[in-house]
Amino acid sequence: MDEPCSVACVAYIALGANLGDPLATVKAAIAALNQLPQSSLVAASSLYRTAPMGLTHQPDFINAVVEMITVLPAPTFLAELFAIEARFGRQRGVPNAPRTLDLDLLLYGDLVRCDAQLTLPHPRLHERAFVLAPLAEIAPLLIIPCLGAVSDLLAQCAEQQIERLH
Ligand code: PH2
Ligand code: MG
Ligand code: MG
Repeated sequence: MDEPCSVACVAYIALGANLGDPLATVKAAIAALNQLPQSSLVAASSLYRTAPMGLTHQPDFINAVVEMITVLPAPTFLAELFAIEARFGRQRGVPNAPRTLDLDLLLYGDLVRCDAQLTLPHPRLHERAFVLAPLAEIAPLLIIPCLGAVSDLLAQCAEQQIERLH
């Protein structure tokens, strides 16, 4: 079993949903994240309506990013995210298929890791405005290990259309 952080780690989580009532789901999922053991919600971005990337013939997504602080080890924290996805009816099928709720661990402190269980930073984080815009909203000065400043990464995705909801 992995050791817990001796100090708390700051983790960023991306939320996405495009089945059922995605707006209500993302709001309820943020509330569920706020209830995780040995963890606290620090900040939540606005919600964004975004065109699907990857498989484009599917409904628009609602996306958001939250910042949390946790003493749970990364694999335990990830398991908690999967448990919330399951509670919201997530079924795993074809990659990039429509989903009731997707919770992606983007960053866990400065941890860089790549194995079958978990890749950190999230491997597609730098190419997705639907992740970078809400991330930059709550952490504008963030430097992402191996990838650089969130603001620079977002500028490179400027052609991707996303709509911030009020
Ligand atoms: N998630 C994907 C694939 N494509 N597109 C948008 N707009 N938002 C998502 O959350 C998303 C996606 C795989 O997780
Ligand atoms: Mg995802
Ligand atoms: Mg996922």
